[in-house]
Amino acid sequence: MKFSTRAIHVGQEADPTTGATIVPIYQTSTYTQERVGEHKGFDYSRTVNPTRLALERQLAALEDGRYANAFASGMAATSAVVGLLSSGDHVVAGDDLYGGTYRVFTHVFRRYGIEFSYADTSDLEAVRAAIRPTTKLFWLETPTNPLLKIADIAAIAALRTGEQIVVVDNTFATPYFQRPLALGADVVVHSTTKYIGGHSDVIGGVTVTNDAALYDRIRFMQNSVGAVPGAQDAWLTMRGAKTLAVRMREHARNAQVVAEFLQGRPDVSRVYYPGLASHAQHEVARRQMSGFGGMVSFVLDDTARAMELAHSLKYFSLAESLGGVESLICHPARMTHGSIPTEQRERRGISDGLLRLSVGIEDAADLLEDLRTALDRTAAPATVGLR
Ligand code: P1T
Repeated sequence: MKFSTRAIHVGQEADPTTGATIVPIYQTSTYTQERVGEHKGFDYSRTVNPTRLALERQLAALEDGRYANAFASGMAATSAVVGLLSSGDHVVAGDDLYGGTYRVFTHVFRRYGIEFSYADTSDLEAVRAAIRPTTKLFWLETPTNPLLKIADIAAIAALRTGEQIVVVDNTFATPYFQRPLALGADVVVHSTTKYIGGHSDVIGGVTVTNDAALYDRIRFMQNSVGAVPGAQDAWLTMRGAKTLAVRMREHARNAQVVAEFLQGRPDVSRVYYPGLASHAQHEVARRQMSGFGGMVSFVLDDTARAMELAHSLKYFSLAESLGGVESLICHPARMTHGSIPTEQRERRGISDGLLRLSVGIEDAADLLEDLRTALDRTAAPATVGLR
């Protein structure tokens, strides 16, 4: 079964009790048992819920995985995976990560004695150098948030030994463009809040794996800690995921046009988009992705102008998050990555002039016009004259 067909059909069988074509929202916390321990496979909704199960089957299929666990948010999914570790274990993590991921590593898990080293995961040697005898887990985002760096998943997976786990946060690429499990990763994590849900109306997360033992351990965390999505949220996410393929094609097409437009502006000093030939890891991206996604970051040297531009656009709302059908702009240093100390953030390239676009699926001509007008309006007169 091909990707779009899986998105629409896996886990989506007609409801066995009523024939409802669309999986119902099983808004129930519990299930009536015939006798003690005798039931239809459902006993309590933190443990298992038919709507959530349908979502889990659908998302596992999209990642070419056997097992998925749905969570109440991307952070809950991340925490369930890192929660598999014990005090004294070490994690090699990317040095460009969603700010909330960095925050939970640094301010929650480090207190439990788990150690983290941050390495540039686009540099295999830097990853290798960060490994310690106690390393148990590699945490990669690729493309990274917000600098869109690319990690070579297969090359990093080849570094792992013994029981080490390679985790890829595949939120930016989505399974439509990148399948980390096929490249050697052990676990895929998503914030389904983003492209998978696709409409900026629900928070959620998921883990996917092919490893039955890892699945059991993550499922144990899911049930024990209990950060599960409610049936309504699972249902909304599942509905969104059915159209992932068509949306991603449009996101990527628009993002390429926007990135090329920004690259052609002399008043934009840097553009980050893996689909540009000028991107430092463009070749790796071409090899491991079938498209480059909808996220574009760029730098204006004048930071006051960057701030002004962020709220001067008509179609790009100034907002955190990404991956919905509507375009968004964000100022990472002050918004999504504000929890990273200033000095570290600047060292990693998240300057005050950096802006991040989540390019939506509006008409590309309208998006370009919006960007052009705002850039011209905020430019110093001498810069406008340069074009
Ligand atoms: O927001 P939540 O569903 O908990 O997902 C967290 C998360 C995990 N991984 C990545 C790569 C993410 O980008 C996020 C959330 N990111 C934003 C809210 C943002 O604006 O970047």
